[in-house]
Amino acid sequence: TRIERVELRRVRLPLVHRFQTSSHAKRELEHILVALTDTDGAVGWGEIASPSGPFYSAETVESCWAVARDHLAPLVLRTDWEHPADLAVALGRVRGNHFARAGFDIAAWALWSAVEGTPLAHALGGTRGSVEAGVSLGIEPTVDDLLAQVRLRVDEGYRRVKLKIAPGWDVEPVRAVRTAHPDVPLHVDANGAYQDVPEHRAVLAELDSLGLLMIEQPFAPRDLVAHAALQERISTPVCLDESVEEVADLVTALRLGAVRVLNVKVSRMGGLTHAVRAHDLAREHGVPVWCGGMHEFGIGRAANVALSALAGFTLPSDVSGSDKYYARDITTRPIVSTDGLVEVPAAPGLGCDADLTYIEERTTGRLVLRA
Ligand code: OSB
Ligand code: MG
Repeated sequence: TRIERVELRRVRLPLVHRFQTSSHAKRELEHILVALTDTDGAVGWGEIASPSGPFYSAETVESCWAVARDHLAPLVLRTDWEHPADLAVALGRVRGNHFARAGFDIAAWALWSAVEGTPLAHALGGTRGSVEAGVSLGIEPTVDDLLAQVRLRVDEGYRRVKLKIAPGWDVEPVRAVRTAHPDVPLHVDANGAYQDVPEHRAVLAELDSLGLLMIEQPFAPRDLVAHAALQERISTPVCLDESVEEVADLVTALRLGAVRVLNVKVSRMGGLTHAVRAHDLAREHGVPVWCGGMHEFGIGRAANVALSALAGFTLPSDVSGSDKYYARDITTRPIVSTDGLVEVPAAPGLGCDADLTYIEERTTGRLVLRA
């Protein structure tokens, strides 16, 4: 395959509900869509779902835009490839910048699977016809606001509820949700907001008694040793997110005993190619995985659904319906969750089309590069 045209678009969508994590709050998101056109005129879409600020990882929308424009697009325009994994090798010449790389890798998989006439999920090795959806709930102003959100999502049928926590918003809200919903599969995500100090160890020990599915990323990304030490003290599985950007990070975490569950994020791993490899390695080690989200628009969300069709994704993924985040999505077929299940498309490629009219309406910046 030879790509002769790369289009980058910054697209802004308002969130239907404000989302707050341990590090920041957001009401609106700007992602970058990547459209690759091959020499036969076939088009594949990808999404760069980086947050605007460098609080989840070091990347920002600005850094992604610059790296995509100055490095990734030129690389793609001069590389011949037969399979998306070959293009991923070429993209790997750029260090880090995983969100930016993921946008191009997703677009290559979308294009390739569409041309092959295969649903993306099958192309990746997925076998499920539908995937289990969970929701991720941000930090709310009050415990009552949080309980209302949980009630709404449980009633909608979501199979698992994840709560964002931070020092000062942990044991009390989590215990309140656990008391109101004794049987709901529940987990917490700290986005690295805790430290391996006595005060925080006490909080984590209390959370350990609340029957959680897992505690996600309690400590800073590089502190794998602290995660391993925590896992020795508690019985709730420790899940890693930010710590695993490379398959090699997973190798280290497995060796240390720092990861009993893995959140596989397409963006964080630098694309579907590496996400599949992380899944494969985790599966070999008996570590269950689920697909995390970055509030993706419809393109990135479709990639997440396709990935979640792989056999190792045995826990519900953050593949909520588009409607949880956006009043209108940028694809012609939004992702829908019914009774906590999202159908895996059987159509070739991503299984949905970009809604060009709405994308145009929401575009804040556009750039076309040609071979
Ligand atoms: O840690 O999973 C996270 C959103 C922004 C930054 C980090 C995270 C999240 C989410 C989003 O939890 C979940 C989703 O997309 O449904
Ligand atoms: Mg997380």
